[in-house]
Amino acid sequence: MNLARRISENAAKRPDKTALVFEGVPYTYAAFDHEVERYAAALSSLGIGTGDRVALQLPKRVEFLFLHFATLSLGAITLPLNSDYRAEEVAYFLSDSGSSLFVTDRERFARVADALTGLGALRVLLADGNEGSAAGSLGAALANAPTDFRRPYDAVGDDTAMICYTSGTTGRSKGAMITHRNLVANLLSLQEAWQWTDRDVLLHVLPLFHVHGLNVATHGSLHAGGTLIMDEKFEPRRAWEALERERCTLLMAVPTVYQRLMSEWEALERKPDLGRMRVFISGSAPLSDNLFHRFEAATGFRILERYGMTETGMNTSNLIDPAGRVAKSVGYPLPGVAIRVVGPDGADVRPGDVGEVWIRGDNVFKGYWEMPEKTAESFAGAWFRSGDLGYQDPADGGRLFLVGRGKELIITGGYNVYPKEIENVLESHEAVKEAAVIGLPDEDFGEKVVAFVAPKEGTDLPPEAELIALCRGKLAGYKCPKQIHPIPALPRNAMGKIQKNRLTGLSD
Ligand code: MCA
Ligand code: AMP
Repeated sequence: MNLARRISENAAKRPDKTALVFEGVPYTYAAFDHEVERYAAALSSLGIGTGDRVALQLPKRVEFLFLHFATLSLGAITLPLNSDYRAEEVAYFLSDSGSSLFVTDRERFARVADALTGLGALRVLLADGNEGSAAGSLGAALANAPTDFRRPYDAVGDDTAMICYTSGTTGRSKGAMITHRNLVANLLSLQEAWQWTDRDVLLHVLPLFHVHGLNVATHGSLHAGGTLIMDEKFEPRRAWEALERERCTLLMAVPTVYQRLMSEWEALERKPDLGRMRVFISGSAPLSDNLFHRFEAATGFRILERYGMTETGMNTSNLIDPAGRVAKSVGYPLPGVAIRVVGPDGADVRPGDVGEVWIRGDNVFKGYWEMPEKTAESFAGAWFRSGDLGYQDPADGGRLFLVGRGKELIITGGYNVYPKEIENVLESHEAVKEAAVIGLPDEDFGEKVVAFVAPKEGTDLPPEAELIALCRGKLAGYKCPKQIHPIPALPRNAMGKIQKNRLTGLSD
């Protein structure tokens, strides 16, 4: 079934219940649903229909949610974009996806407008007014929309609901096509595993443009009939206050958020009353042993860690019974999800040995947008090859531990960075011969992006600030190196391959 229809039908069952409180402003389920219908009418009158791609690059605002569910209810496809992406990044996503509509705001449009000139068929709407701009206005589209519009929901099951871009090993991002079936199946699994009900109140601290904040936290709460408490920006002190004040029962976050909550906890004069709290959930990046134990010692709560991916939604989870939560483990497959741990020969490893984690289930996406070869490479039959390395403990019912990644990926504060993309930008500087980007341990972000650059012969490297400015112009902030180290030449082995492991010790 269409996810937006399920959520709308849910709203009809509890019209007066609070679905969402955004920056203190409450929306009942009926009000939320009414807004989605209004937005759907506006998008439909602009010609948006089944299969069209609607790209959203907005700050964390309710409009983002109304647009997203309106898009799904028209059978169209949402393309959520990181609000910090720069012009070239945005232009690539819009052109690769063949988006019909791009909804953004004035600040972001000013940043990307020049890069969009080749995209003739693209319409742009600005969510905060379009005075003096060539783009259209979302407000005007809403004002002109018919009032008797009914949502058609003509995408279901294996039709694509969302295209979520994930960074690629070659530097070219791939659009993961996530279907209505994927979204709904994963919600049913999570509802069962986490005993998620309409009595839950979730403090939402994540961005809306990623699977964790949108497909898990937001869809999950609205699907269960619970209440979402949302502010635009995560701020640790406000988060502790809100957990107490709003009598929250759930929090979903990345380890960096837990790290910052812990630092703030130590500074709080009065510790919050967490009497209503049911479970703190972490994912998107590894949660350290130390943080798991510190958090439990301070608050009495064992964080429940789970493992997911954009392509698959949520795969495995620790148990809702706190006794079934173990530090450094991502738990067991969720209901309806199967995993295998596989060796290079494609056969299961011996129980307890490390191999690549393969995933199968209705949660697994249907492929990369217009990249049949990449899709084929990523699957072995119905099994999706995650690129993550792990082992299952045979003495503990096959409990999964992740130990690393086969793919060259940095996870910084829950955001993924593929080194190649940053290396390409650094190497576009005329004085840079080659660049190598690695992830180094960081207390706040888990890993931080660090670059090494070698000059062209007979050339001097520019100052670090110039290279950082080059990155900032072309890449979202979280991808920009925190440090750039000059080096006469990159270390290579006898075959000429760059030895990134030898760079780790050269950063001090
Ligand atoms: C912000 N900055 C970062 C990061 N975030 N640098 C490295 N890594 C980051 N994650 C930089 C900005 O560019 C800026 O740099 C400075 O930090 C402050 O920016 P600000 O926006 O104020 O950042 P913040 O509010 O401190 O953000 C930190 C954060 C945020 C709250 C931890 O990164 C965040 O919300 N992360 C969660 C990402 C997430 O939802 N991932 C889920 C992916 P400057 O000052 O130099 O300009 S989905 C997924 O992975 C799968 C499905 C799964 O399993 O969940
Ligand atoms: P993304 O491309 O943003 O969907 O990121 C997915 C990747 O995040 C996975 O392939 C893992 O490498 C990583 N990941 C997600 N959850 C966890 C976790 N709990 N522990 C370790 N890594 C994780």
